[in-house]
Amino acid sequence: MAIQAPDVTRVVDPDGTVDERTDPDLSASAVTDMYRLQVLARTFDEKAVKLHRQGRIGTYAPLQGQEAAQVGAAYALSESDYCFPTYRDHAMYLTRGLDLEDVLVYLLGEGNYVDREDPDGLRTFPPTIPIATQLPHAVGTSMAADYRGDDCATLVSFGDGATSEGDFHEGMNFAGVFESPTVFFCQNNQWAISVPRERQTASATIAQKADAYGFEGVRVDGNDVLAVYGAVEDALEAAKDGEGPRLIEAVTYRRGAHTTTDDPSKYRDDEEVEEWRKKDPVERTREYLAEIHDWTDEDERQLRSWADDRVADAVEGVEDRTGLDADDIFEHVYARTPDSLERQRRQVVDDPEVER
Ligand SMILES: Cc1ncc(C[n+]2csc(CCOP(=O)(O)OP(=O)(O)O)c2C)c(N)n1
Repeated sequence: MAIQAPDVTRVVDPDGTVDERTDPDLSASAVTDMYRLQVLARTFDEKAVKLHRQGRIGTYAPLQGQEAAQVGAAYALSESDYCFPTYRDHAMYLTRGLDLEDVLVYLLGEGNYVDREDPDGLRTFPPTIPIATQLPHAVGTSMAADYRGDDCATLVSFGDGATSEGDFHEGMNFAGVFESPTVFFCQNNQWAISVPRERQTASATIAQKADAYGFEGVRVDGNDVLAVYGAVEDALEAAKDGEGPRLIEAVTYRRGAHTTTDDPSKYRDDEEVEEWRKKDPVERTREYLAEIHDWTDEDERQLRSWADDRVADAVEGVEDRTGLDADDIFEHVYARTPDSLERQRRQVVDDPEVER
């Protein structure tokens, strides 16, 4: 069955035409900043795939194609808001102020993006690997902030595949009933590993799922950084004004593999990838900047060279890190490690076969 999806909100067309009605009319420096973050994220992403191929980092989830969705959403957050990214949201972490080195350290298997004490006050949580488990956590966080009377909202990011999990429905239901200040941000990148969007749900859109929980769902062009920014900013403002949660479906595309251990040519064809390449989010922001803010080729050259240098420096900065000790696997799960796990930890420490 072909799914008829209603139109999405958009500011810049793939051909570069700007819609003045939806343009949030941001300053040149704000749009340039969002463009800078997208270019940095893409440069980093290309490098990370190579580092994995060279055996220098662990499994990596590429973000190419989703730069605008991730940067636009995180850019709309204020410092006091909470953010729950996914394992693919490296650009969201960068936009929240995490250093490239910290992202790399996580991919080396050492550290976890954000220290649990959050010394830098990023209010940004580590990614969870079990799909959708971050949704109830995020709703709980926003309810707690609401009870305390804090002026903040929580954004939780997830993919289209997460909408089939019980945790998605539990989180959405709680948020609706308790009118929590939560923004559910779904990056519908058309695939959940090899499961296409039309096999994920029979609903015409993901946004419409919000109806069932008593709040609003909106669709936005996820390859349009300004449209994403506008939709998330609106939702955050409404949440902070006591209007409760909102679901945003950012329609986008995962251009790379699911992770560096996946081969997408087994389940999708090149034409589809090519169609989405024409809607490239990074190029689209550049067109906007050129059209509205006189972005020049020289500006572009300087930005690209800055991004290359930043990524090279970050890789060099973590080069001599050795990774975790084998028994560190027992950390960070329980406040007090149960006796059974303590015994296993001692076995690992005493085992001469375990590489340390
Ligand atoms: C509870 C759970 N079930 C299955 C998996 C295996 N798994 C890892 S990623 C993934 C697909 C997720 O797709 P989506 O939510 O659309 O996010 P995307 O990876 O496309 O960003 C699955 C099924 C998992 N990590 N957790």
